[in-house]
Amino acid sequence: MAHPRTAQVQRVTNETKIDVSINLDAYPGNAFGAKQEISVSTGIGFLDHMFHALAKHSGMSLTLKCEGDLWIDDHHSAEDCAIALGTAFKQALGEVRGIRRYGTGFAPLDEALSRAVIDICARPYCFTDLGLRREKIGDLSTEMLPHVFYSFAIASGVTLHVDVLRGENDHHRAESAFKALALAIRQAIERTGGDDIPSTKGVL
Ligand SMILES: [Mn+2]
Repeated sequence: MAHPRTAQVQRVTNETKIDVSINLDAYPGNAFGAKQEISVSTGIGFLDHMFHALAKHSGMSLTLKCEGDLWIDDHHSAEDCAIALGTAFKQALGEVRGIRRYGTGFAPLDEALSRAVIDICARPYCFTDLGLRREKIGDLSTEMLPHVFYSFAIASGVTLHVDVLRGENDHHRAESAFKALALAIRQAIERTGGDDIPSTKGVL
């Protein structure tokens, strides 16, 4: 029987207090019979919507609650939620062994189309090209969206490339990017059934 891939992380600073719990094996038909449960409350509605989509389509259960200094702006809450999520993801995954490691996702949302490529390795890197034009989507500054991907990649230690290939509507562009990442993650963390370290170096 494979080991469960779960983690609980608490991250507290003078700017935010965040609790995350994650289960990477909550996709339909998982070996543990886990039911997918998602509850996201960052204090920023549009970011809740993005993390909810990310969890849903990657097959995770996710509970994320943040109390942040939103009276300043959305920066600390958005950044720290992504860091806490990345930390929990890395911890739940444990040693990179017996998974596919690479994942690619394409997700459309009406006229928008995004591509995400992930390498679960020990080389944190993030490239994004989202081409967002609005200043804000709901209460989230659009400049925070590349920063959320970056913060997740650095905290989880993955290499990530996210490109919005086209799209007129910024809500659609952003949401398709998160869904593409979800599909990439889902593929990359899929269990191979073996115990192999997916690297020619023999170490990740
Ligand atoms: Mn939407």
